[in-house]
Amino acid sequence: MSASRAWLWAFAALCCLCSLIFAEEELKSIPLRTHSLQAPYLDSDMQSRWFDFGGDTIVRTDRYVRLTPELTSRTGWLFSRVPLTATNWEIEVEFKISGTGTLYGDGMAMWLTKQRAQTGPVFGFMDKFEGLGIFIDTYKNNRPGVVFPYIMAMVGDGKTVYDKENDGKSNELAGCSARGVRNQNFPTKLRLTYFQDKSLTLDLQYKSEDKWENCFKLGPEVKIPSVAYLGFSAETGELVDDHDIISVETKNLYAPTAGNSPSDTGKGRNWGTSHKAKKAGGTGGWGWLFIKFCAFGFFLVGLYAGFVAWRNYSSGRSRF
Ligand SMILES: [Ca+2]
Repeated sequence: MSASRAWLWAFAALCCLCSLIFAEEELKSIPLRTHSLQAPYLDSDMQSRWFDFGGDTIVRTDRYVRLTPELTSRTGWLFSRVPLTATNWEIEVEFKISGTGTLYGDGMAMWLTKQRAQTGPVFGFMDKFEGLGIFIDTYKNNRPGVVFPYIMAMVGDGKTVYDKENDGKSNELAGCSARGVRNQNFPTKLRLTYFQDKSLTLDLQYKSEDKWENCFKLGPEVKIPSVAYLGFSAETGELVDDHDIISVETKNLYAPTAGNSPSDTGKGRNWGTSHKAKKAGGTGGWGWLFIKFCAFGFFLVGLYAGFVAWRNYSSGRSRF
């Protein structure tokens, strides 16, 4: 073997190792059955194993979970039975807001809160909640200059009151206008992605089919309670609309090498132990990257030592 060929082999090995290292950084996802819902929504006992319904919510097993019908003064909710405890997750929701009126309201909300399954004045759910609310507000009470329907995020601390008169203006963390989200003739969707202590992103699909558009991306300042129930609610007053949930698909996101194997997360009941185990593991993020780079360094040194040994051996042999 010539020296140039040896270097070629070394280079090939290097490429393999690099691709391995960077492939490991990719995120994997696991569906979370406990926080997903699709037709027919109910089992043979006319119950849902993982979700509760209440208020005026009705289920049509072949089509939707209807949080409110197109009738005045209705409120309905749908809430997970167990909390979502995954550290990083993605929730994709197909929903439908529709009606016959030229004036319509009031809208619907998605929740990740410590509280669950209550009726109240904030899009059908309780006020002074703790956790995240995403509001799809279809009726403008008082927000001059803002195009409605308007979608916004609020994090409640258990004390703050939702500013209903002004469509949550004083509570807003981020938001976007979503004209056309109502009465659309293809499935409308939202996708909420959360990386604990990193980001919260809301993407929407309502302008054209299969095209996602970003509504907002917030940084690490957004803290969602580590034990939060996933819920949906809606409300009508004098103005009305059908507010339907068609499907919910929740995924646990994890980096395979970061120590959060699927068994670590996702199961509501053992969240305490899994949380501790992950902290104790300490293999996530920069630390793990550092270890990998060290290993890579050792690999290079080994490769060089091997090459030197091989060169000495072959030059020694060529003397005889
Ligand atoms: Ca409103």
